Amino acid sequence: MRLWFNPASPFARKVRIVARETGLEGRIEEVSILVSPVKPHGELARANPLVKIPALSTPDEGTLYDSAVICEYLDSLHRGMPLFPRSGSERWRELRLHALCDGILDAAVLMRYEAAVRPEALQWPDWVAGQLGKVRGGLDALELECPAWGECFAIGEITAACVLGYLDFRFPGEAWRDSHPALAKWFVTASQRPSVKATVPA
Ligand SMILES: N[C@@H](CCC(=O)N[C@@H](CS)C(=O)NCC(=O)O)C(=O)O
Repeated sequence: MRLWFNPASPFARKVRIVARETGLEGRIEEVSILVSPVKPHGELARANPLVKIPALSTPDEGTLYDSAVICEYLDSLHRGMPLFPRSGSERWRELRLHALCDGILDAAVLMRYEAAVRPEALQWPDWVAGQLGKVRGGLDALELECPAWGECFAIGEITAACVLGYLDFRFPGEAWRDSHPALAKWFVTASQRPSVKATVPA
């Protein structure tokens, strides 16, 4: 299988952590590419009409996107503990947490594009403030619920690790640890996992 990714992408990191947590990384060729919403990447465009990473070419299901679909596909290929619980309230808890963390990432990536891609004259501070409100509201929710996560490291917690790693990487001034001590403590432990260590954004 071939994974188009970039080491800076938090959505691609989620897939790379899942590949490692499921023992599938040896079956995946990781191809690092640069993407931009205003300069479509030719090879990626042929694989994913949305021209976004991550995208995964598979032997049986064509090219899959987006990160949630790829992660669930990889989870179907191994026999260990499912990262997407199959049923019951555990499943809905993980899917909701996954959606919350993906929403934080969507807002954070949009903020990044606003600063790094959009011409300065077109930037709109109120819009950035709106996205930052989603990031901070999401972090406040994670702070309240993370004490209940325990040892669990399924799709929701994996995506939470990607959120915190991305904020450290792109928004170090946000200093999220100061106002989210429980989350900071959780992230110290999560960061020790080999899958998380091997995929630190660069
Ligand atoms: N919902 C998508 C989001 C993917 C995404 O936004 N990827 C960014 C990089 S972090 C990208 O490819 N941006 C290029 C673009 O927007 O054209 C997923 O979960 O895979």
